[in-house]
Formats: sequence, structure tokens, C-alpha cells
Amino acid sequence: MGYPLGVDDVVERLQRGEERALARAISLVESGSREGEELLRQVRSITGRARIIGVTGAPGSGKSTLTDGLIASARGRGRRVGVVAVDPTSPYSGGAILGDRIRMTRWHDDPEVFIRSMATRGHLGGLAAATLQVLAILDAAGFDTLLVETVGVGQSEVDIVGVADTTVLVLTPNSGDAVQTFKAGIMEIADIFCINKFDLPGGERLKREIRAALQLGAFPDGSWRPPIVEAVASRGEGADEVLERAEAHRAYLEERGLLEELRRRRVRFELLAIVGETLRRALASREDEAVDAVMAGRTTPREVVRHLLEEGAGPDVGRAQGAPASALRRGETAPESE
Ligand SMILES: Nc1nc2c(ncn2[C@@H]2O[C@H](COP(=O)(O)OP(=O)(O)OP(=O)(O)O)[C@@H](O)[C@H]2O)c(=O)[nH]1
Ligand SMILES: [Mg+2]
Repeated sequence: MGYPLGVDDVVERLQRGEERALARAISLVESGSREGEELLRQVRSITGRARIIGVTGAPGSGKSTLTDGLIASARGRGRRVGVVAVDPTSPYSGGAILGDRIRMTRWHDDPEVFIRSMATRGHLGGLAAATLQVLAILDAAGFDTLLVETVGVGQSEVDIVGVADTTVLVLTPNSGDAVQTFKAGIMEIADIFCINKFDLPGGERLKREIRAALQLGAFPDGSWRPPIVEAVASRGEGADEVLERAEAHRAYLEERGLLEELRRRRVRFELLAIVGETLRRALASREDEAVDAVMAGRTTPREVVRHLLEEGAGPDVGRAQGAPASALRRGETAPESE
């Protein structure tokens, strides 16, 4: 699109902070092309400088409002800020994208802020992998503070936030989030608790509940104890403290030599996400066929997966869908085509 450069050029310009190179890099990667893969490979060695802060919480808890405050706070400290807002296609979040846009438009003229919304559908390798790839590109482009907003509590996207360096869990008074959160087991991934909407009644009580829950957990000497930050994000209150705590957490990770481990965990997560999504795609076009075959006793689920893996040994794993010479139809345990 008027930017006909090779991958090497794009990577070089990306590092120089060229805005068009950033857009080009992201579209290359999202196209799922070989060039996109090459770009990701080259970019990997120049990533790892940015701090990644995940912001998660129930729908409507104020994540975007808080994120907007975090951008302001980080800009105040001279940071370059990249934001990835993951908009799950969920029944609750119908208005979320519009809301995000309205709140964050004030950054459109700031070249040191880059905001990207990711929709749930249409990503090769799945949303989680796509999000991590965009983060890697932003990191390579020199954005030093990366914010990832995802809806948590019982949604699969919660995982993505677990791969941030620092995870901020946004809770609100009287919403029953806390109880839900304990059930969903995401309490453990919170490095910072943010009680947003502290202007509403019930904030103090929620704070006591979180404290009590934290006391049940074991914190070995010198380990990170998640702080609880009160916020009224809609009035811009609390974001500074959340960012401050996030920086303290980052320093803690550095001191403890834990950053490398987090980096490994991110790559492991990315691999698993792509494995899962690739197999799901491969199965999609013949799911009914496979179900029929299993039910009729012609094959087993494990056999089906083995076939999918064999077929997908080439580079075009997810794209071999519907190939007429499908192993499912050929193999000794395969169903006969009716
Ligand atoms: N009373 C009060 N309302 C707030 C506060 N922070 C945000 N809100 C309001 O809560 C609503 C939801 O805020 P968002 O920032 O869109 O919440 P979100 O978690 O990003 O929502 P989704 O992305 O849809 O999950 C908006 O109407 C905000 O104005 C706060 O501190 N107090
Ligand atoms: Mg939002």
C-alpha cells in the first residue's frame, strides 16, 4: 500500500520509529504471510525492553477508563505508550468499542501513543497469539510501556493477561466480582488490585475482603505482595498510583531475575495458542464427519487428531481444509464417504 519495502527495510525503519513502518509491520504480520513470519522472526531479537502491563476485570469495571488514565500517567513520565485493547465479541460488550474510541481519541495526535483494538475473530493462530505479535512489534518499535486491556473473569482471554509482566485486576464495589474472581481462580494472577469506582458505596468492604483473601495465601519472605489501589478512574484518580505500583513490580521482577522467565512463559503461551488454534482450524471443516466416525466406532478422537497432525505437517497447516485427499477419508480407520 504505497510502502513497498522488504522485511529488512521495515524492521530497520521500525526501529527508527517510523510510523508507517509500524502500520506496515502490523499488517504484514496480520496477513499471516511468509513475510509476516520473517518479520516476527527478525523482530524477536530486538524485543524485551518494554514493560507489559495487563489490565483485566469484568465487563464495565472501568478498564478502558483506567487505561486512559494510565496512558496519561505514563506520558507524564515521558514514556512511549502502546495500547492493545482486546474486544471480545461477547454479549456484554456491545458498546465497548465505541466507548473505547471516545475515551481514547484524545491521544490520536500524540505520535508517542499507539492504540490498537483487536477483534476476537479472524486471526490466524487465534486472538491471543495475534495480540502477543502486535505487542512484540510495538516493543521493537521502541514503545516502552505496553498496556493490554482484556475482559477477565471466566473468559478465555484472561490467559493473555497472565502473560503480561504485571497484571492489574480491576474490581468494583458491590458487583460480586470478588466472589466470581475467587471462583475463576484469577485472583492469583493479580499483581495489583485496583478497586475502581471507589466513589460508589462498598469500596471499603471490598478492600477488606481482598485483604482477607490475600492473608490466606502464602507469601514467602521477600516475595511480591499485591497492593490494593483505590481508584475513581472516571475522575482520573488512581491511575498514577497504579502505574507507580506497576513500576515497583517491574523493579521487583528485575531484582529477582524473573523477567527472563516471564519472557519464556510468553513464548510458551504463544506456541500453545497457535497449536490449539491450528488444530481447531484443521478440524473445523470436517468436524461433523469426525463426530460421525467416532460415534460409529470407525475411529477414535485420538486417531482423528493424529490424522490432523499428519496432514498438517506442511507449512499450510490451517489452510489445507477440505482437501479432497483428506486422511480421514483415506486412512484405515477412516469413515467411508457416503
Ligand atoms: N462511578 C464511576 N463510574 C466509572 C468509573 N470509572 C469508569 N466508570 C464508568 O463505567 C463505565 C464503564 O467503563 P469502561 O472504562 O468502558 O469499562 P470497561 O471495563 O473498559 O468495559 P468493557 O471494555 O466493556 O468491558 C463507563 O460508563 C465509565 O464512565 C468510576 O471510577 N466511577
Ligand atoms: Mg473497555
